[in-house]
Amino acid sequence: MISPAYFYGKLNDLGVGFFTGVPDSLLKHLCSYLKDNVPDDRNIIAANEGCAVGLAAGYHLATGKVPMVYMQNSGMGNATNPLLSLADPDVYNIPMVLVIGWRGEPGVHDEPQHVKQGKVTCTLLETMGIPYGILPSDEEGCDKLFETCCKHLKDNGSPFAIVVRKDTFSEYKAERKTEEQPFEMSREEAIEIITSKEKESIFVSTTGMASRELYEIRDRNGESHDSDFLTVGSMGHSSQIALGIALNRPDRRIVCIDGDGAVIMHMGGMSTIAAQAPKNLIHIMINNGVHDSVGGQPTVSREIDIHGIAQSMGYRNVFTVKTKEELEKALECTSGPVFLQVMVHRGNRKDLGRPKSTPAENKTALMKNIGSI
Ligand SMILES: Cc1ncc(C[n+]2csc(CCOP(=O)(O)OP(=O)(O)O)c2C)c(N)n1
Repeated sequence: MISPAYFYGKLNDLGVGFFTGVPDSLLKHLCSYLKDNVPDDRNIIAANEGCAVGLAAGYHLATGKVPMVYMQNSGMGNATNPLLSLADPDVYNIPMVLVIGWRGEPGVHDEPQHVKQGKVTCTLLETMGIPYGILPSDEEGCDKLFETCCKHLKDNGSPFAIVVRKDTFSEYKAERKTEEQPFEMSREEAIEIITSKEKESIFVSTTGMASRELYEIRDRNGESHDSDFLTVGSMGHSSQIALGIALNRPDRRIVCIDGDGAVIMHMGGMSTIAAQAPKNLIHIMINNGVHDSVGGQPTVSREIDIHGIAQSMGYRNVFTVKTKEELEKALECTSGPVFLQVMVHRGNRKDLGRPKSTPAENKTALMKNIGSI
């Protein structure tokens, strides 16, 4: 295995002095190492992977130095446009080291949302003309890859990608913990209250643990899964899926359970909800202040005023709640679009399972239930 400290040392040798990206569970230990060892203004968690490429490009323009951009391979889609139309040698030719966590590597068991992306990760890089190497798990192999990367950056000055397999980085125990905030509810408790109050509603839940928790809550309560759409991939898009359903099924109330990282990733979607103004949509953002599902790296949700943003975008009713009682009360509002921010503490049950049905089964069950097939 490669220790995050060793890898960081190699990046230092390359002259990399700025880090930005969106966290990934495969890169969790590297992300924790960066958080402990790089000042906050040199390691910036970006809204999405495309934003990270932009930020990295700005760093290079301002300093002439090479930045590093980290992401899960599911973020390659977000990054593709600025990689091809900004950093590419056919455009501005901007050097950067991309560090990409390889979920769904062929032959390694992973969740369904990672399978296709895993299969095409290397071919996507080849198609985009981005040279890459798979990070070996021994230091000698790592040194060789960095030699190749260094030569490429010197000779070409364009992006180079390092693809990271599962279990390549050894454990790093974070010293700087994300600040806890003593909110009464956990995400799972909040979702449980929402399901108990919204018996007749259609649910669309966001990527990560929120969907897994919703699935388990249904099992625990003997309820079926056929009014839930679990957005297992497509981080940041659940509110738009919910909007699409809400606009076309005005007879049903649609509940979107979103995360703060996901809302921030594609915040522009809120403007479409506000402009379309479906009365039957309630957009709930469970705010734990972190990317809990991939290791608890902070989002900026506690530093910005998302309540104010939703209001000024034009959501008809906006609430921020901190207690179970306040949450139950806010759910009584039927005049949408509603934006409901639920403040919770971070963390999840350690024995949290995963959906037992496939995404295709989930989709068919929902569509049958609402009568669209
Ligand atoms: C485009 C994309 N980038 C990154 C990821 C990896 N990822 C999965 S869940 C998650 C964190 C989601 O954070 P948030 O929405 O705040 O929900 P929480 O996990 O805190 O409940 C991330 C970064 C992804 N699935 N897709």
